[in-house]
Order: sequence, then structure tokens, then C-alpha cells
Amino acid sequence: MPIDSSVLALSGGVGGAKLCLGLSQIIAGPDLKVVVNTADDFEHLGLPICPDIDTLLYTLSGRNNRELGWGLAGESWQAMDALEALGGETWFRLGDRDLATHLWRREAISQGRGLLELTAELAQAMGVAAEILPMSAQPVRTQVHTAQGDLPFQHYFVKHQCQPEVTGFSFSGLDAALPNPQLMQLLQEAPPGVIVICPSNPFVSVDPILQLPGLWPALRDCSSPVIAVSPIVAGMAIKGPAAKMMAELGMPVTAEAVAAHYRKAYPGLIDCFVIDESDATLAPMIENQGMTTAVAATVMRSDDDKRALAAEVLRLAAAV
Ligand code: FO1
Repeated sequence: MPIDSSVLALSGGVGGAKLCLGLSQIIAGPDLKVVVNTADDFEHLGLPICPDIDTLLYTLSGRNNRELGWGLAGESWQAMDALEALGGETWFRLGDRDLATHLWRREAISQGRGLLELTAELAQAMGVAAEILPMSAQPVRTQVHTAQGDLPFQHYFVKHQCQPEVTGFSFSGLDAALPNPQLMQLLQEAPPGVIVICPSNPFVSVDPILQLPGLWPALRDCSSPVIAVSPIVAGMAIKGPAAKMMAELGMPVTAEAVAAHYRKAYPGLIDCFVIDESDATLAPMIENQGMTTAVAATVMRSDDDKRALAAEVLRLAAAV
């Protein structure tokens, strides 16, 4: 049953979208607002690709491809096959149905519409009641520094399959970007009941959002409790390269190290750090860092798991 509260979630793609789906089953319509990382975005084959925004839109509208973890369910690949026959670039696979989203976005941008406005239109067209807020209207792009040189994010992630050894990250365009103005207005005028940092990759999904000029101090200084969920469970990332990145950056691959990363980069921001039941023994160490810690079932396999974790996060927020 929807509860009378409002939630602001900060999310990357797959892991964040799972928790947002659970939240969307408890929090009514636009009372759930999701700030989405756009630093994975890039232009490919002349089309603007926004992977995390589309993962949120597809997941919250029930259209997502659960096997792949990205793109649309029931996808076909005829356009990619035809492109391959022409000798075109097919390392980044755009499904036939998914292509419609990118073509629609290309057309909207060429008519002068901005990312914030057109994302709201896409959400409405797909029947997504939650508000999907791209983190910024300005382009921010993750560069992955690797032993083989710098790579744009999708080249690192898809073309090179996350194989190059990571030495660091930078976010081009960050200094000139402004946080989504709707988000800043919300924080000033109507702070949400809780701010949730989803179990997304801390380095390439959450950091680009929090490092937008002025954003994390505004999140810290508003009255809302901030709850972060660890994406690292029992020394592994549920999905994606977060664990491999941590090891290559010389960090222990633990939820405790994620907590330490957030505490050092954003002191005083997080009011409660949620770790998985299998990591319960780490709780006293994280508490010793000065971060209130809660233990919950954070691995979201089924829709029931997603709803249960969402409910637990809301319960923790009420207790903070
Ligand atoms: N991920 C892949 O591993 N291979 C792909 O070919 C691929 C295509 C793709 C197309 C559209 C889209 O929105 C996402 C796509 N992804 C693909 C996922 C995406 O690159 C990553 O999951 C995110 O950027 C990481 O959050």
C-alpha cells in the first residue's frame, strides 16, 4: 500500500533501478523522484544514448530486459545484423525496439528540447509515475583512467568489457555543469522524507552525481535523512565492475571500504549505511568510522526482495 512520504533516490543503472522499482511499489507516483547518473551517456551512431535513464524508464515501466540487465524485453537485433553486414560499428548493441527511444530522443533534441524536459516526456509516454530527474542538463562524461590510457566510459565498459586495469576516474564537464534545478529547488523548498543512495557503483554512478557543484553539501544540509545501501556484498559486486575497480584501486573489496569512501569524500552526508546480512560482522567497524550502520537483506533477486528492501530503507529513515 502506498505510504504518505516522499523519497529522493540517487541511482545509476541496474542495481539502483531494482531498489527504485521496490520504492515505486510503496511510494505513490511523483512522490518518488529519482536523480539519475548521466555520466555514462554518449553519442553513438549519431544517436544520444542515456543508458541509466533508459534503464530506469524501462524498469519502472516493466519493459526492462531482465536477462541482459539493459535494454528492452522481447528485443530483436535485425538493425544490428544489417549494420554488421554493412561493416558498421556493432560493439555497442542497440536493439530494434530500443532504437526507437534513441531516435525519439535524437528528434526531440534536434527540435531544441533539453534532456530534462524530454526525459519527463519519455516517462509520461511509458507510463512511469515516478519523476525521473537526469542529474544535470549539461553533459558530464566519465573518463576511466586505465593502465592502457584513458577511455570514455562505454569504451571501457562495453568495448573493452571492463578488462583494462583501472587507475582512477574523472568526469569531464563536471565543473561547468549545474545540478538539475528541479532537484535544488526541491531540497530548498520541500525536502523529501528520505534521500536514498541506491546500491549503484560508488565511483562511476554515485560520485558523478554527488560531485556536481554544490550538490552534496545541499543534500547534507537539508533536513532529510540520507540512507546509503552498499553495492558490495560479501566481497563482491552484485552486478558490474565495482569490486574489480576497488581491487585495482588498492582498496579492500568490502562494504566497509565503500562506507569509508563515502565518509572521506562526503563527510557528514550519510546518516545510515545499510549493509547486507552476510556482512553483519562489519557493522561495528563501520560504526567505529562514525557512521550509523544497519543490517538488512540487500540482495534483490525477486520483486518481493526489492519491495522488502525498499520498505526496510523507509523504516530506517523513520528511525534516524
Ligand atoms: N551493455 C553492454 O554490456 N553491451 C551493450 O551492447 C550495451 C548496449 C546498450 C544499449 C543501450 C543502453 O541503454 C545500454 C546498453 N548497455 C550495454 C548497458 C550500458 O552500457 C551499461 O549497463 C551502463 O552504462 C552501466 O550502468
